Parts: sequence; C-alpha cells; structure tokens
Amino acid sequence: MSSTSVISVLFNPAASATQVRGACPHDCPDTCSLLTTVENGIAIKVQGNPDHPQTAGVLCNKVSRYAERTYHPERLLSPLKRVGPKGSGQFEPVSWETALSDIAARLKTIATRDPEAIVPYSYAGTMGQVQGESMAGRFFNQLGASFLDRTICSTAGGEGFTQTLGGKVGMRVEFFAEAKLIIIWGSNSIGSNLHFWRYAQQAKRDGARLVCIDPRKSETAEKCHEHIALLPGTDAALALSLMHELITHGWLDHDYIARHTLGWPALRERALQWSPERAAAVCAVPAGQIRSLARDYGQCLVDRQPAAIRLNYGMQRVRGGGNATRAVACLPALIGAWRHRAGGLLLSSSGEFSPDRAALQRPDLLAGRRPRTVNMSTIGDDLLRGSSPGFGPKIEALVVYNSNPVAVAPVSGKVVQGFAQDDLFTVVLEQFQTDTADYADYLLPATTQLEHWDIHTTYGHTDVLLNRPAIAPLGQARPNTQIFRELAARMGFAEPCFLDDDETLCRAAFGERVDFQTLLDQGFATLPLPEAPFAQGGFPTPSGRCEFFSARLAAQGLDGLPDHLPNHEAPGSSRDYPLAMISPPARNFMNSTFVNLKSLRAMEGEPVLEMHADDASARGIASGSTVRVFNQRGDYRVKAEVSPRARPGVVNGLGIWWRKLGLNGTNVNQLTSQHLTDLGRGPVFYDCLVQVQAV
Ligand SMILES: Nc1nc2c(c(=O)[nH]1)N[C@H]1C(S)=C(S)[C@@H](COP(=O)(O)OP(=O)(O)OC[C@H]3O[C@@H](n4cnc5c(=O)[nH]c(N)nc54)[C@H](O)[C@@H]3O)O[C@H]1N2
Ligand SMILES: Nc1nc2c(c(=O)[nH]1)N[C@H]1C(S)=C(S)[C@@H](COP(=O)(O)OP(=O)(O)OC[C@H]3O[C@@H](n4cnc5c(=O)[nH]c(N)nc54)[C@H](O)[C@@H]3O)O[C@H]1N2
Ligand SMILES: [Mo]
Repeated sequence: MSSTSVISVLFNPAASATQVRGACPHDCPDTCSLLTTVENGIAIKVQGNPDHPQTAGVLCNKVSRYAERTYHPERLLSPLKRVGPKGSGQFEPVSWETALSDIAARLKTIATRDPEAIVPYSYAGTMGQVQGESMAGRFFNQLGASFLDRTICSTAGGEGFTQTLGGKVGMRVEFFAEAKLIIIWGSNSIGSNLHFWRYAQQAKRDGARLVCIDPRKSETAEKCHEHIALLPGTDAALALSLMHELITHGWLDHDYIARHTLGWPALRERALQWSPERAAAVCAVPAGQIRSLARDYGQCLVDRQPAAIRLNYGMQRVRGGGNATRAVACLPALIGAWRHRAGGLLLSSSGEFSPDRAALQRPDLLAGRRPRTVNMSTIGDDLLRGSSPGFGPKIEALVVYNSNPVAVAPVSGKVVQGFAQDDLFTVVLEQFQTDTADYADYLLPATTQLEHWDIHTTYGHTDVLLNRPAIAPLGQARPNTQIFRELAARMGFAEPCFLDDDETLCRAAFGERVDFQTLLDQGFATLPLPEAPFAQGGFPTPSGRCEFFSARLAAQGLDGLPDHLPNHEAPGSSRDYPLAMISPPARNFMNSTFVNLKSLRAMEGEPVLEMHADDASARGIASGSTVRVFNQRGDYRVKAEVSPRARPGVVNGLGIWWRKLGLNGTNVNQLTSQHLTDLGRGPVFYDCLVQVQAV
C-alpha cells in the first residue's frame, strides 16, 4: 500500500467510513482506547476514544500518527533472507514457505542436540496478551527452549513493591485528581504518562501542591510547584530522611501503623539514622528542601487531607532501585495516607489484572522440563559465553519479537558483537528494519495493531481493552501468533492448542472474569475494585500488612529493611568519568519505537546530551556542538545542549535512538553497563559514569 493511495482515498467523498475500536499496544501506562476510521479498507485516522474515561478522546503525539506508522514506506511486507554479511542489513525476499520450512529445519537440528541452545527474546513492542507471549509461549514451552527473564524495565521496582505491599498494586489513578499533595517521584508524566498528568492538573487547579523529584528538570518538573533535583540513585536516602522528619515531629498515624504494618520499631531505628543533613549530602540537595517536603507530607495527616505519590520506573534503574522503591512504598502507611481514596501511592496497576497466563502460554507443554533462564538485561555477555556447567549450552539460535535489543539493551558494543557471530542463527519478527533486524538471518514481516486481534491489561489504570483489527494485513505481513502457529506446524507440534485462532486466545485471557461482550461492544471493561484499596489494611503480603521489614528478604540473606545503596558507579567516585549520565526517554519516541518516523524525528532533531552550563563551560563546550561522550565501555557522539534541564554533575542523554540514525552509528547504550539492580535482576541504565569532550 503506497502513501499516495491513502491520500486518494482521503479525498474520495463517495467512500463510506467505519470506525473500529482498538487499544494502543505501546509500552506506556495509559493504554488508550483507540478509534480507527476506515474507508475502503484503509485506515485514514486514529483517534482517542472519547467514551473511554481514561483516554478522554486524547492521544499523544506519537500514536496520533499511527496511520503514518502503519503505511510507512519502509514497512516490512515480505519475508526476507539474509544475503550479505551479518549486520549488513542486506536481504532478499523469499516466500513464507521457504522461510518457515528453513527456520523449522534449523531449529529442529539445534533442538535435537539441546533445545536450551534456543532463546526467545521479546519484550513490550506490543503489550498485548495475545501478540505477546501466548502462541509464542506455547511454541517455546513445547520446544523446551531457554526461559527469558524479562527484566529490562520494571523488575527492581516490581520486586520492591511485592516485598513491601504484596504486588504491583496501589491507588486508582483517577483519584489523584482529588489529592491535596502530589509527589511525582522519578517520572516525567507529561512525556510518558500524559493521561495521569490530566488528573494532576485537575488537582492543581483545585489547590493541590505538586512536587517533582527528578535529577532532570523535565517537562513535568518545570510545571510543578517544587522540583527536588537529587543525584541519580539517591532516592532511598531522601525517603528515609522524610521518615526521620515525620518521626521527630510526630507526624505519624500510630493507629494505622499499629494495625496495618509490620516491622515499625526496626524501620523507626533505621530512619532515625537519616537526618536531613545526612541525606542532603548524599542527594546533593539543600536540607531545607527535604524538611519542607516532610512538612508538606506530615501536614496532610494533621489536616486530614489526601497525600498521593506517583512514582514510576525512573528511580529504579540504579543499583539500589529495589530498595529505593521499598523505602518510598513505606511512606503512605506512616501518615495513614491509604485511608483516603486520593491518598497512598501508585507505581503500577498491573498486579490487579491476573490474566490467565497458563491458558495463554500452556506451561503444561513443558511436560516437567525446567529449562535454564537467560536474563535479557545481560544478553551482550550471554551471547558471547561458551557452554559451561553454570550457564548451560552456548546460545545457538535467537528468536526476537516485540523488541529491539541491539538498540535498547546495555553495553551495545557487546550486544552487537554477540549478534554478529556467524554461527548464531537469528530470526527477527518485525514491522521495520531496526538495528536488530539488520542482524537477522530471517526477517519476518509482522502486522501492526491496526491489523490484528489483541487483548490488553495496563499498568496505569484498571480497564481491560480489546483490540479488533481495523484493516487487513499489509503485504504479506502476519501476526506474531500466526507465525508461531505455522512454525509449530512445521516443527511437527501436534497438540491442538497450536490451532487456536486469535479471537479464541483473546477470550481465553480472562475467561468468565471479564464480560467479552462488553469488550466487543465498547472496547473496554473496568475491573470491579475498591476505591481505597488499603483503607482497612488488607495488603496482599503474607502478613496482610505493609511490610516495612521483609522476613522473606532477610531469609535470602538480604537486608530486611529498606536502605540507601550507593550506585555501582557513584557520582564523584571516578576521576576519569566525573559526570553521571541518565538516559530517560525522549518525549516523541517510545523506547526505540517511532524513531524512524520522520515527523516525530523532526521534533526531536538529533540525539542530544543536556549539560549544565558549568559542566559545559569547564569543557569548552557550546550548545549545538558535537561532543564525544565516553567511558570504559565505549563512546558515542551527540549534540550538546547547554540546558537548565541538567543539574550540575549530571548529563541527560535522551533515548533511545536507533544506532543507524544516530551521529556515528551508536547510541547511549554503548555506555550503559550490565551491572544489575539489588532486587529483581534489572538493568541499571541510570547508574553510569561518563566523561564528555568537545570534538
Ligand atoms: N513518550 C514516552 N513515553 C514512555 C516511554 C517512552 O520511551 N517515551 N517509555 C515507556 C516505558 S517502557 C516505561 S517503563 C515508562 C517509564 O515511565 P517513567 O518511569 O515515568 O519514565 P520517565 O517518564 O522516563 O521518567 C523517568 C524519570 O526519572 C528520572 N530519573 C532518572 N534517574 C532517576 C533517579 O535516580 N531518581 C529519580 N527520582 N528520578 C530519576 C528521569 O530524569 C526521568 O525524568 O514510560 C513509558 N512511556
Ligand atoms: N539507555 C536506556 N535504555 C533503555 C531504557 C532507558 O530508559 N534508557 N529503557 C528501557 C525500558 S524501560 C524498556 S521497556 C526497554 C524497551 O525495549 P523494547 O521492548 O525492545 O522496546 P522498543 O525499543 O520499543 O522495541 C520494540 C520493537 O517491537 C516492534 N513491534 C511492535 N509491535 C510488534 C508486533 O506486534 N510484532 C512484532 N514482531 N514486533 C512488534 C517495534 O517495531 C519495535 O521495533 O528499553 C530499555 N532500554
Ligand atoms: Mo519500560
């Protein structure tokens, strides 16, 4: 489908239009309800559904361009087989039959020796339960392939929350609109959670105070009443000193603490070691700012007003990320903020859903086998490892879908080296020829959300959404599910579950627990949940309490209480690399998705590094000049932007550019490390020291 024919349909007044209800598939807390206008089989417009309260008819810049993405002239529309050297991106079109038979034959040969030498690599290119791990999960379970530990985004915070509150649970997002104090902690809501920001704005109009805690003066930070620009990786110190102040001023809900928490005497003792002065030195912020935030928070208890914390995943991409989220998760219980429906905190709502993963992924197909697990965050090292008793077999085949590891995984120098090995067999299912796709032996064209069925949970609100296909697949593109179904047939997998179609899979995701007819009729269904989930305690922990002290962590030999753990690469600890670098998302990209859309790339311009004026002038760097950013792992080139968004000592390398669209064929992940977080085995993208040089 060429873009000219789309335009001709746009101007055909005789065509009759229909609207199809769908769901935004992207890795964002908002999971919007979409309305796609279709004329003569062509999607001409994608809009936010005005009837869905969370979407309220509003889409972000990125997804309002979904038709542009779908009909992009560079969409992959035919199966491709590599003809040039690995990584050259040179392919020739082949038939589906050739591609699938050859892939099945290669996988069978490897599986006969050891199926664990085959590794799936996927993340959240789509968050759909069906185009995610349903048929793919069945396929790899039947095969006995290695498990993938999907840690690249949220496991440190997820584990911190599980240990403290019992899961990824918390406030209903809509009640933030009624809060009197909102602390936005490690999140650039305007960029990454726009529909939450609407509620925060409403609260602000009604007199709420907004405080943002972020090393970067983000689009969100500049619109809050106060911005606390702490050093990356110091949030636990700040949280503990807030507790210190709550204790010393008696701003404590003793009744709530006694009834609904566990380990208070021990946490109290720990927190009393964190005076504002001590935390101020660690965080590099004025002690007065900590005192004043504690006063605002404590005052909500005194005035019986709701205090709400919106934390997101920004704070947990450092060594102590799990402990930091644990420390923050303790705060609402101290002042009894959970008593209000507009009080408490929200990290992720994903724990409310519990789709039937066993029905979708069929772990019974493993038939008792327990394959080894590969951590997606260390894929660079793991691809380069030989067989060993500790690791298992060398990775011989990688099947990548819904992810772009060459751009998004840390230490991309190693990831590239791993993917470039001639004896690694790589299959990539993609919509576009990404950095990862360049390394494929077979590159298979995948459908977009406008072309397939799916069902969605979310991590920002509590509605289930159904996505119906609006248009037929473009070219020869196929849904992930269909590709795995057909591969299964060629592998000789006879189990009837490999015949399930996508609508059947959508129905299996929730069974009777969500009314499918409601989903078909209105596109979404709201989970029946209490408005103030922990007003009377009832946390989903083993004790039913908010666990300040975690006996489960202590049993693993870890600290049972939250504490500040300095970064692996702590600011000030290296003379060669004196600057801390964080790499939060650019507003107009979604991780590495959308970087190839000209209109959005035009808004971002070029890859930039925001620097504070002092750090720039000390290096003779002016805004707009190209600089070299480097450390022991490599270097990359960006345009320097001397900017009030950067605090002294911290540079912001906005992500995540495609390497091949960057200035010298690399991106920010050339510099990030494969160290892991304290909890959850996650990556530490924002725990990274660098030096910057004018070129
Ligand atoms: N436009 C857009 N939206 C997105 C994404 C995207 O790429 N683009 N990505 C999506 C994904 S995958 C996710 S996981 C979510 C993430 O959602 P969030 O976790 O809310 O991510 P960000 O909006 O990047 O906010 C992270 C913020 O944390 C700050 N930060 C960095 N280090 C620290 C620290 O040590 N402490 C504190 N307090 N703050 C720190 C960064 O400067 C940044 O402003 O967003 C999703 N939404
Ligand atoms: N330096 C740095 N690195 C980071 C981060 C950071 O903040 N800083 N953030 C991290 C985070 S939070 C995350 S979640 C990861 C994200 O990493 P990924 O999950 O890999 O996300 P994307 O880069 O968006 O790549 C998703 C790919 O899936 C493809 N895709 C979308 N839908 C489909 C489909 O239906 N079928 C198939 N086959 N493909 C599809 C898209 O075209 C896209 O190329 O990156 C991490 N990397
Ligand atoms: Mo993420």
